[in-house]
Amino acid sequence: MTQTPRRPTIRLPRPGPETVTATPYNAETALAAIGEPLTDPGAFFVRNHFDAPRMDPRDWRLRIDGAVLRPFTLTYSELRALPSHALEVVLECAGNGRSLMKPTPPGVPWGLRAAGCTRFVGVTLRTVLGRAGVLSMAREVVFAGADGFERSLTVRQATRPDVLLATHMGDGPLTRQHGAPVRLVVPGWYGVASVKWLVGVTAVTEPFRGHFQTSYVYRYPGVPGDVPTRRMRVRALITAPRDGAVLPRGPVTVAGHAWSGEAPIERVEVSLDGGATWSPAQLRPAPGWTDWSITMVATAVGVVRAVARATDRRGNTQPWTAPWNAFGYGNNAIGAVEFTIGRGARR
Ligand SMILES: Nc1nc2c(c(=O)[nH]1)N[C@H]1C(S)=C(S)[C@@H](COP(=O)(O)O)O[C@H]1N2
Ligand SMILES: [Mo]
Repeated sequence: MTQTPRRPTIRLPRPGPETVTATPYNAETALAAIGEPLTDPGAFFVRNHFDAPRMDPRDWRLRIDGAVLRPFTLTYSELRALPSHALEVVLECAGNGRSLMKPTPPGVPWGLRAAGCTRFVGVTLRTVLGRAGVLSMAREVVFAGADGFERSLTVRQATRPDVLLATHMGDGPLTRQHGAPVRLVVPGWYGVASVKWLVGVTAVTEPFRGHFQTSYVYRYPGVPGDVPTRRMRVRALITAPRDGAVLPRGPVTVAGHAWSGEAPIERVEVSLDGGATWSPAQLRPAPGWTDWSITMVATAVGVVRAVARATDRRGNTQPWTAPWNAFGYGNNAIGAVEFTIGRGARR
């Protein structure tokens, strides 16, 4: 596994994340933080299905059991003593963009900021599973959060070299809302796979049928095969200009982030004329999301609609309209911002 170069997280004076629902607490990444290359953990979106547990690292225990040779329990200091790795990772909720689907499906009414990019530090899950000795009859590994939330991965997915038991996020220890003291981090997958407040890791011999991954929740219902939401769909997020901004005539910089759970970002294109002509943005590839920007000239005075479309190296690209589904998952439709070029506007 590659260690990623250290980039600083910009701490912002103001924002906590912006509350979408109070109980359980769900919040989008703060507008003031979304344009930064790495998202301040204090402003990072939060997705909770239940109340966030409070767990003291001194009392925390991780149980590794089930179809393993040597079941055992790990304390926080024992986990911290194992070799650790740092990875920049994008987390995005599968429901990101739900409120933009028409008709709007039920669920947390996310706009487009149920996403963030941060540096996680932790021990690879595979190190810990290796100690336990997963038996060949095991098919999946089930992860239990202290809040009752449970998800599984196949043994193959769980032993990927980049799946972490993370203890740190940004420049400090994980915070309560992000799963302290220890959470799972599954890079490239929608956030639902990254179980917070992790307390149990159980190897099982049958496919796991837990609530958060069977029948309909976190699946694309009606899609042949009733596929679960797994890898993040390709998306470009526009962070500048702000929606509703008033700008002077002349050059306008359109910028944002792009990511895909399927492959690295190949290109981001921006159009100011509804998709008739596209211009390629400059990319700054990074292990987490790719920052992009392009300076364009808006000639006419009035409302301008900028749209941005990302394409990954597998050729996945964003549609004008993402396939509607009953719970509003995976809405990676081409994003837009509207700003006004005004005669009186000052630079
Ligand atoms: N234990 C537990 N883990 C969880 C959840 C939860 O409700 N409980 N929500 C999941 C979902 S749907 C998402 S999108 C991510 C969000 O991670 P964050 O709150 O750190 O941004 O956590 C995942 N892990
Ligand atoms: Mo989510």
